[in-house]
Parts: sequence; C-alpha cells; structure tokens
Amino acid sequence: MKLGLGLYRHQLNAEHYRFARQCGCTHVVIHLVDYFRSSRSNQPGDQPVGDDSGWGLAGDPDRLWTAAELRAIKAEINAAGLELEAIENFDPAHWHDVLLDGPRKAAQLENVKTIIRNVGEAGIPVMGYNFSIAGVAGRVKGRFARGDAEAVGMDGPLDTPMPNGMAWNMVYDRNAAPGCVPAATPEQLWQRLGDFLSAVLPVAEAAGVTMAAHPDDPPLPTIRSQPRLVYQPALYQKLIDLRPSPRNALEFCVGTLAEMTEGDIYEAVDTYSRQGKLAYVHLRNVRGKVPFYKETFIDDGDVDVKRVLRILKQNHFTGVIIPDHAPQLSCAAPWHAGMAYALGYLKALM
Ligand SMILES: [Mn+2]
Repeated sequence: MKLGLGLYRHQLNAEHYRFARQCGCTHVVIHLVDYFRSSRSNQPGDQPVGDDSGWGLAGDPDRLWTAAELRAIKAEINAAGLELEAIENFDPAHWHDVLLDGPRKAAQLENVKTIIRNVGEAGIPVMGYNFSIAGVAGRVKGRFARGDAEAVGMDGPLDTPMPNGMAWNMVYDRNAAPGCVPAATPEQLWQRLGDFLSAVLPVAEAAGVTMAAHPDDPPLPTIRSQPRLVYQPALYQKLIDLRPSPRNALEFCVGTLAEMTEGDIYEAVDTYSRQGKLAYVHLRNVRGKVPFYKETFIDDGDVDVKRVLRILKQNHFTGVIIPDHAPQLSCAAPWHAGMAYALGYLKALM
C-alpha cells in the first residue's frame, strides 16, 4: 500500500508537492477540473461544496487536456520526488452530453477517448471518473467534527430539479433555455454508462489506462430528481459486470460506501479488493448514513480504519490510498493541518 495526497487544480505547484512529500506521501492524485471557477457559494480552501447553483462554471469545451500538458505536470511532480498515480474526474464541459444523453454525445465520447489516450501517452496509469448526472450535490458545511471542526455532511435530501445548462453540479452553458433537465430513469442512466464503457474501455486497454469509478457521493437513489448509479455497495458489482475488462475498475471511496444504507463496509472492502478491482482508494471516516451523515476525523467515525487497512493488506492491495476529504483544523492553515493529521494517522497504521 502506498500513501498519496489528492490535490485540486489550484494546488498543483511545488509548494503542495513538497507538502505531500513532507507528510510521507509517495504518490499524488490530481484534479484538473477547476471546481471553484465563477462560483459565489463555493470557495477554494476546502473541498468543493456550494449551493443550488453548483460548483461554478465548467472548463473550455474546445480545449481537451493534451499529452504535452499532462507530461509537463507529471514531470514537475516527479521532480518533487513523487509519482502521479491518477487524474480524478472529467470536466463536465467535455462530457456533459455523455451523462445527459444530449445531442453532442457522439462528439463528447470522442473527447473522452482522446483524453484517455493522452493520459496514457503521458504515462499516467489511472483515470478516475464519477458517472453522475447531478454529481456531488446536496452537502452542507458545519462545525460537525470533533472539537467543532468544520466538516461536510448531509442534512436531508436535495431533490430540487437541476436547471438546464447544468451537469455534474457545474454549469456548462450559461445561456441555456430556462427550465429544468428532465429526470432520467435508472435504466436510462445504466444504459448511458454502458455506452460510455463500451466506447472508452477498448481505448483504455490500448492506452494502458485503468478507468476508476467513484460511487455516488452522497449515495442516495436520487439527487436533484435525477437517478444515481452506485448508491449501495452491491451496485459496484453491477458496474464491474456490465463490461468486464481489467481496465474497468474502481475509485473505491470508503467514506461514501460507509454512508450507504445497505451492506457492511468491511464486507465491501473485502469483496472488491479480493477481485483486484481497486484502482485506488479514498479513505476517510464518517458518522451516520444518508441522508443524515457527517464527515469526521479519520480516527473518530463509524469506520474502523485499522480494520479496513488490515483487509486491504490481506487481499494484497498494493495501490494508492488518499484521504479524499478531512475536517478543517482551527489554525492558520486549516486544509493543510487537516490533511497532515489524516496522512499521519494512515501512515502510522500502514
Ligand atoms: Mn471519495
């Protein structure tokens, strides 16, 4: 097992790479989507949250991430003494109609294939994605964690419909016609995932890139009146079996799985790690289940993190583990201190 740190787009610089090294990380996972662009309610400094208007404006639909820019980022990370394990998430600007089954779907499936080829060409082994219409929406921030530390959680469901021009909790078209995105059925959503995997898996296999699926965060059957894909642990198996391939794998999020109403977190860790399906792991702790749960310090929630690591070790998991989120510590550098605390705890357990 290897220790890693997840970095947002605005954190991709030498200072944050040094910080990762100083915390004992050997790997990083990076976000290239700017979740904080033109948003009133979603501010950098912590994980993205935001209100009904979402995380802000998606990227440039005509600018795909090139192999050259990916190679340059990787070189900088390597120069800092770290490995670049994965890119986390596609930009809604590049694939909204793949999620929505919209008019640009065919062209956007080509976008996604091009990006995967570029990721492979740059020598990055994993591409994480979250196949979700509404995305990570409906969470709130508050002093929920130990010692009144600021953390994220859910305080009841969110089913106000999503406005046109929005996908994956970001705005891809500011000039969209008024009105709301019609609700898909769960069958339609799984059909869309099948179309996506059929298109990208052959490319991923050729490019040597593992596709890693994050479950729905928060894991409710619907958010903003749109169905969700993986909101119970067993649905991960449905995703794997939908298109069997060594490149069809999981961005295995322990916190999200623990928030689900069914199943047992240790059983889920065992089931999927035994199959060798964990591309990489998000490891954090949580108290409660959807739609009322709160993220906690890593040593302080419902999950016995030591037991999780023990199961991973028994099943010979050798991949990267990152704390995907952490409560903010009360000090001059709340995000850094929160991450350092989680990383130190994980490193000691490892
Ligand atoms: Mn996660």
